[in-house]
Amino acid sequence: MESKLATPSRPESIFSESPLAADQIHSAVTDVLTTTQFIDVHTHLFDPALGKLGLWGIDELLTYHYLEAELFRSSAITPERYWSLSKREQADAIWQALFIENTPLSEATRGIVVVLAAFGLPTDSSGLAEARAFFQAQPLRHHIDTVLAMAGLSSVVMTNDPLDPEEAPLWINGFERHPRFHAVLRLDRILRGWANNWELLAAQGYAVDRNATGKSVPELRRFLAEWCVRMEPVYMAVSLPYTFQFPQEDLTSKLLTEAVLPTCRDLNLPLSLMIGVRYQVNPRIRLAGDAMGRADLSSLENLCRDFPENRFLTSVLSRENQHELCVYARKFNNLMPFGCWWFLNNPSIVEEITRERIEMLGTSFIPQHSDARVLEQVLYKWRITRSIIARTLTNSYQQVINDGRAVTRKEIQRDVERLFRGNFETWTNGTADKG
Ligand code: RAT
Ligand code: ZN
Repeated sequence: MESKLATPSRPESIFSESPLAADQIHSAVTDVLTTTQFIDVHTHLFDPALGKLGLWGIDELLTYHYLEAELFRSSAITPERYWSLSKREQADAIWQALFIENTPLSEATRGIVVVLAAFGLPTDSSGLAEARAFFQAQPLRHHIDTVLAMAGLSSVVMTNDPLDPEEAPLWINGFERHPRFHAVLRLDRILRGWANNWELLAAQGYAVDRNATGKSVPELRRFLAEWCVRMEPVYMAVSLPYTFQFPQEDLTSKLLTEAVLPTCRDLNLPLSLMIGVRYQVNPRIRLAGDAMGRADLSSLENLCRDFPENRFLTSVLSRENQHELCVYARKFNNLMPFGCWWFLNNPSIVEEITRERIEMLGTSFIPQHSDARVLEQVLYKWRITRSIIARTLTNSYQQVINDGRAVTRKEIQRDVERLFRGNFETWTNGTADKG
């Protein structure tokens, strides 16, 4: 719609260049999004020095749990039969069911097509031989650089579990860190499963007990502090169920209040809360068997209000919780909404959530993370995100022009940098991408 107002006024601030016309906005936004390097603030990727923890290549891409969930809807194979197959056979079964016998229309299947096409590999072949040969031929470190460059990422943030029996010894032995992989100290086993996991802390030499009594709290603080020295995390993180309540008479509240939050304050680290999972509604399909539920975000209100010296990066899984999350972010500047997580990472929902966040928070949030588990997933997840954000931002800038305010390319650049880098860098004290 044409503006009925006089020529938009231009603020005298940082920009001296000509304002963009409304019809130039889309290409300027697209160009800025394409040329700006993002930080991927939450993934399940691993520093190559962590060896086989890091997943990559066509068989891992096809056996992603998002696709496994879809396999059981389009194939008669039982989960038990599927789990008895080798990784390669599982990948073949998914390719057959979702890419040959059906058209890859869903978000997760489209992702495979985008990745194959990005490397010039066949997207409609009857088998995977060519794709397998291509990935097997890639030297990993070189491949990582290529993939991150193609995805427009300066760095990725990992998820690191200090109680994982495979991962922990690698950190304890030490390794040379890759400058583009930042660590995160993940607390799920501590905050959600203390009764099953306290012995793992004890085995690492900390004097803790099953009920977190006695020296347990100071010992947990010592554990967290020592692991922070070892990992240099950019934040600590936990995923929480939709039933999460805080404060409550339980171990999660106690350990959060007495150990995790004080350590975050001492070390000036944010805590990431990912709230809304209904764990294992269908254990037969394993990792694909988690669902979601609407959470009571008054717990978040209590945390943000009662711990003003803590910073909370927060993502909520239920679509119904998104508006409340924005309202809380308007009340508490120690709350940073981030990402459209898991079941929300679909174009229609990302567009809706991002628009809502811009309307309520301007550029004071982090629009997206990839949650990639397999390296090459960053290619499709960020490609799709960039195209949706381009539409959403274009729309917002065109409205601003229509309202009577000029917009310049430098300003778009500033906003995109804040959304996809600056907000995270500020919250992590500039420790991300310090190299
Ligand atoms: O999106 C996912 O892959 C989930 O399975 C979870 O890993 C979730 O992202 C999490 O970090 O807990
Ligand atoms: Zn995740």
